[in-house]
Amino acid sequence: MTPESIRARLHTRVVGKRILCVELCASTNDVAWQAALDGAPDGTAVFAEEQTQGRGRLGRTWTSPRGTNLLVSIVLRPRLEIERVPLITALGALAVTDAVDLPARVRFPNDIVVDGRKLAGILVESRFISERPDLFILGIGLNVNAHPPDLPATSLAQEKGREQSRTIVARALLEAVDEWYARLDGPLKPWQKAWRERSDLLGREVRIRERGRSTAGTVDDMDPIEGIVLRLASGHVRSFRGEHVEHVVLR
Ligand code: BT5
Repeated sequence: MTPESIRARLHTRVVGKRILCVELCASTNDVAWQAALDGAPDGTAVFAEEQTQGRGRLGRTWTSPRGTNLLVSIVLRPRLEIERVPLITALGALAVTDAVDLPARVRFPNDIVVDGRKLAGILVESRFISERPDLFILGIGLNVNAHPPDLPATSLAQEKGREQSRTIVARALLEAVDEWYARLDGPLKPWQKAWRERSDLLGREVRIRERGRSTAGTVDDMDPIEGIVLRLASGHVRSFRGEHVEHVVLR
């Protein structure tokens, strides 16, 4: 993959106006942070063929066989109300579901699954200046042609039965990120609607692990800002925001 091949026929306003492709790095999020601190413009996208320290949330790792998938981090510099910060993760997740042309669903907080198998993961990192968010790195790992064989995961190639062009998927992904990015300060209705429609969890019995504690219940609602709204056995309703949730498992 090259910046030129991705940019050819790319239709975006902001995202991917500048693209970097590296062979090898520790994490594309690190490369994007460095680029951002060096002044990279809003929407700069960094792709890598291979990561030596790809990261997930909460100290977990992201693994991806070299040269087979999309590992990308996007520099975002929105003017964003602090309450809307969770929308950045939602943006990445919704964009993946738009880009892949499969019945992909969002497993809160940051997994994209097909029939329960993980296709992609989102990792957002941010910088705040005096309580205002001013810089985000949106990292996306998307299994295009391979997935780690030791995990219950899937890839686009596996779902579609043949190898996929990473360049075409990369372009679709940048275009989808660009579209949701443009809606960031608009009405919440379209976010809420898409979030509910594409949720893998709505109405299901789950167990949520948060800060070492486990809570069971039925998922009453999914909200891109409030998180997961759980009805407990006691009848009480409690919501859990994404940032503290270790994982959600089906019961
Ligand atoms: C995530 O974390 O799912 C966020 C992953 C974000 C990765 C991208 S790649 C580009 C950018 N640069 C980075 O360094 N990171 C981002 P989490 O929800 O914590 O899930 C991590 C877990 O997913 C691991 O513990 C594994 O169980 C599983 N996993 C690892 N690699 C996978 C893969 N390729 N496909 C499916 N599952 C995987």
